[in-house]
Amino acid sequence: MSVVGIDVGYQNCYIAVARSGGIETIANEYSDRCTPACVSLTSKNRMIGNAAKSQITTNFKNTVHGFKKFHGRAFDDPFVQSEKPKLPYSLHKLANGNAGIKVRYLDEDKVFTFEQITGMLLTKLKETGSMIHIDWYAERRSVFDATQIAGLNCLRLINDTTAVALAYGIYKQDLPTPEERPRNVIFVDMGHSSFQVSITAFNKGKLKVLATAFDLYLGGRNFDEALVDYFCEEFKSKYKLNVRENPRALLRLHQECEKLKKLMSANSSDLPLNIECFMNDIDVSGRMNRGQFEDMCAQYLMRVDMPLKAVLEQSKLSRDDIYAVEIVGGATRIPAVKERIAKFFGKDISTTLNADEAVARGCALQCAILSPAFKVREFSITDVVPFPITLRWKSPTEDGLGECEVFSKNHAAPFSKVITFHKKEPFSLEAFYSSPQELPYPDHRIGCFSVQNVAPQPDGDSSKVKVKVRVNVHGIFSVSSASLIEKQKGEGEDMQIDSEPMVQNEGKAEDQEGTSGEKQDPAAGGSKPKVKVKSIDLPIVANNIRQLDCDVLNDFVEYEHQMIVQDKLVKELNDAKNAVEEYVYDLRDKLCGIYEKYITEEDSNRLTLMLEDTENWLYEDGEDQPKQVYEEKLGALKVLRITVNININSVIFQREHEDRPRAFE
Ligand code: ATP
Ligand code: K
Ligand code: MG
Repeated sequence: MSVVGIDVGYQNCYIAVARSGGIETIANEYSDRCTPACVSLTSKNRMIGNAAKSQITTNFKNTVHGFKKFHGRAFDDPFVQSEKPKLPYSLHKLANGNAGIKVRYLDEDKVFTFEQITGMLLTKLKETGSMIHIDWYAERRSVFDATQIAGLNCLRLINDTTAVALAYGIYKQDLPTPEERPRNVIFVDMGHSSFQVSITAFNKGKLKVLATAFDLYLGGRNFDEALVDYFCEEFKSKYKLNVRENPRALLRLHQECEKLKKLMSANSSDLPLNIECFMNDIDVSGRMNRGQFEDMCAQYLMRVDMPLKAVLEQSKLSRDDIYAVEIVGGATRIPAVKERIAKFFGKDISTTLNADEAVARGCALQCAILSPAFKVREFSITDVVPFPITLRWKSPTEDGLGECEVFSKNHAAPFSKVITFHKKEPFSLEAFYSSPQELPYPDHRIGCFSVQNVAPQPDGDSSKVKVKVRVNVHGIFSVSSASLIEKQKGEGEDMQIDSEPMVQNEGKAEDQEGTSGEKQDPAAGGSKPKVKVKSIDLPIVANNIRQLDCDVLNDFVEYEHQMIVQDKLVKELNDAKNAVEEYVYDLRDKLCGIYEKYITEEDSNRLTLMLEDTENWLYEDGEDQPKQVYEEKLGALKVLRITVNININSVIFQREHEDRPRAFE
């Protein structure tokens, strides 16, 4: 079983695998270590990754890319609405109000959720391994659903910068001891779509994230768009072309602008942009240099400082407390971005980590640590809750309405807490993010959890109900269990959060999602007077606003399987067709080559004619046939070759071509 870390980026995905020798980033079937986050649906099958990327400008309506940020978003979400007009593919409002996509697939109009699209991508990525640990900052519940659709055993969803911190820390031999002052390192990741910063404190054997901040809408694509805007204007005045009206041209311009942006990182002189046959058969050209580009992007460059400032403030550290600033992510290669970060911290920035692969490597390391199959140096990771979470409760008739912030900003995670209520009837807990203004989503609700079967004590008094809430290893909040405790005298308060968190549930124990065996309540004192405390488990009905229904999820899993089968059938069909084509080329080569001496001219002509017929057939009637037809065709060719008197098995031939591979089977 392999243990794999996956970095699913907005644009690029990387996979790293833990081997006994260490962590290795692996290449896909195109010998490329980067797999594009791209899925293309066709009338026959799905193409995913590199194969899909090559469809971006041709099959543009059905090729989905740049979708990571749509996870868990409502169709009416302002972000979705602002992106919609720029997309070459169509968005669709799903029954639950979320955004999905509408494409042509297998010659039918078909709507997919983004969990399904990411599920497809993961199906592709997982071809390399079975245990996966994914990094992602987007809506976690939705992403977690995607891992389920792809049938992954997701060990942990982790923040980009936390994965990077692990990749940085685990190999460091000179970290301060636990008693010494920690080493504080800033990690900065600017990818294609978002910008994330964290401050992490390292001691030997552990890391603790102190603070995180982000601009989830700042990344390389903003810089591309600035260039696209500029050239659209220029081509309008210079060539009278309305590029925005032509999706294919616009997509090509995007690709060329991204190339130009990368060139400008290495070169400060004037650079050309040329696209042949761009629109209406017109060749277009333009120029740009780094200085101009930086002026154009001033608004984005200015935004770099804000998250940097925010992490410093949150962590209450000063610039002098910072040991190093490490940058990763493709867009940190833009010189102006780098300069801005260096200037802010008044320090040279370090690039000791692989800018593209660090996240995936960190993920693989985390997996290896979590997996019993690997011996890895112990390294404990304490992440943070990025958005504070509040719980509000009410019951149908009792007054006891109240609320409480259960997880503050930057609270350590994973973490569990036990909250005690005194209730006579079932009640519900509504969870939501406390500061909507910080949230990248307009909907700040998390879900509603109804605690059932609550009844008064025999004497009519309220029952004591203990509710466990937690943020699990994936950073996902839930009300995980509830139990009714037999009444104990002398307690009158309405609600209390046990000050003692379930420390034993931090870290590893937490990865056993939903274990019912761990209901042992620490507040009840473990071995203390057990006789008096009888605890009865209470069912919880969860309505997780941000998570797919079980039935829906099962349907998606089933459909993903069907699509995998379909893709396999198409692949087998293509292989059968290719086999005919290859046989034709191979035999033709041999007829003018090694067989020439052993075949009569007449027979050779007969065969050549047959090969020509077959080739023509492949491009005409034979273009689109069932697999069986190709197999029969190949069989017929082989029979024909045998009936023609090529004396291949003759002694002479064998002697002369002894060490050649067998020509025919
Ligand atoms: P995200 O982290 O936002 O989900 P991602 O992980 O897919 O996105 P990366 O692979 O880290 O993103 O970075 C891709 C971005 O980096 C693209 O915008 C790309 O154009 C940009 N980039 C890559 N190399 C360079 C370069 N040499 N100069 C400027 N930009 C670059
Ligand atoms: K990436
Ligand atoms: Mg990234």
